[in-house]
Amino acid sequence: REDFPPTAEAAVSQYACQRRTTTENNNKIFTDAFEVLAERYQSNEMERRCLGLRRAASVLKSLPWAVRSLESTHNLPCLGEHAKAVMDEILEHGLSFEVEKILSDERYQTMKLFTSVFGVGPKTADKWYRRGHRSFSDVLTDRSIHLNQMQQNGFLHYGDISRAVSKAEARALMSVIDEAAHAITPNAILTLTGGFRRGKEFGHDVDFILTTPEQGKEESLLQNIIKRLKKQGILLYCEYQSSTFDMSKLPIQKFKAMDQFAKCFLIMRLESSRVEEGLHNVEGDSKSWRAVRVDLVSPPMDHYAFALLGWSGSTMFDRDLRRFARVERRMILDNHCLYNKTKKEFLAATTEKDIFAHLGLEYIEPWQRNA
Ligand code: TTP
Ligand code: MN
Ligand code: MN
Ligand code: MN
Repeated sequence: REDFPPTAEAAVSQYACQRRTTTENNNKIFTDAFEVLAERYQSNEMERRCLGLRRAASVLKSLPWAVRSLESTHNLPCLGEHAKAVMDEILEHGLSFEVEKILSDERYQTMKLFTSVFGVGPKTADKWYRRGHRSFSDVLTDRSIHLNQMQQNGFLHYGDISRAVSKAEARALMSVIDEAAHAITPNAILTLTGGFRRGKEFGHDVDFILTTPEQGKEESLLQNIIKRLKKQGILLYCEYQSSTFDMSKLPIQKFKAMDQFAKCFLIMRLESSRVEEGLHNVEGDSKSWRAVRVDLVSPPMDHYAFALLGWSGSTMFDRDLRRFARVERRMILDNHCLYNKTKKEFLAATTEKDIFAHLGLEYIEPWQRNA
């Protein structure tokens, strides 16, 4: 029964925002392989191929069944020749030789290592690689390399922040930040977002949206929280970006990865005593605290729903929401707003459900957005 897709199954949409994708992935052997290929294409700036494989992975993640034969995939969208060839190899041999070759490739391994440092992107990693560096000590002993603050802290806290954050740790951080927020104003609204809102058990960081019904006070609230956490001695690093948000400049025609709301990228000190189940430590390690990466974004209340939808992800789910809006509805969606190009008007929303309704989409719960 499991070998075949259900016969009366509805067609799978090419848009991730029209699929329900939980954290349960029945096709991990294929999607892990696609991710390796996508990473390699990304670091070689082959964006179309990279996106093609990420789309293929996203479709397979949404299936409530495990693919056991290529024939069973003939009705699925987004599976290109390359994806099918890799699946064929895996079905026959249990692994893909192309993927194995990449995994043992020195450039791939080094890029992966370097980009795992907070503050180091593909460009910097590539620069270090081309200088002949292959390890952290190669980089750290090269006196001609100047590390910025973020990278210095990335190396300083590498052990802790490269280790996954558990749900219990995310909850503990939420209560720490919530206490700080409410000490400043009882009106503060703090929402857990990112992967944890999608029901993931572990994350690489913890993401929050912070706002207040007092219009125009959201940015100073964020600044005051940062001050307070600093005073408490639990802020190990803070990269603050002030708001460049300007309603009169909306809608932004060309999509940028970052939104314009006030935000900060933090490294926080989390005490073991604050975590119910204890810290997610490596075996045998019994430190009394760990460093955790935290993102905090602070939109004005009337843009909260858009920011929440954007920051809840997944990246592929968001990407396809925007693509669906543009291609199927002639609308522009981003983290700030939704704009109808035909009617030349903004569509207001106080909840995510409002946004799905404006787009004529069935509502998809956060835990079904793991596309
Ligand atoms: P991430 O924290 O990178 O990803 P994640 O929470 O889905 O997964 P992980 O467990 O690895 O942390 O980003 C969360 C979402 O925030 C993602 O959908 C992209 C979005 N985002 C913005 O919309 N604007 C921004 O400026 C940034 C930095 C992220
Ligand atoms: Mn996250
Ligand atoms: Mn991430
Ligand atoms: Mn994040």
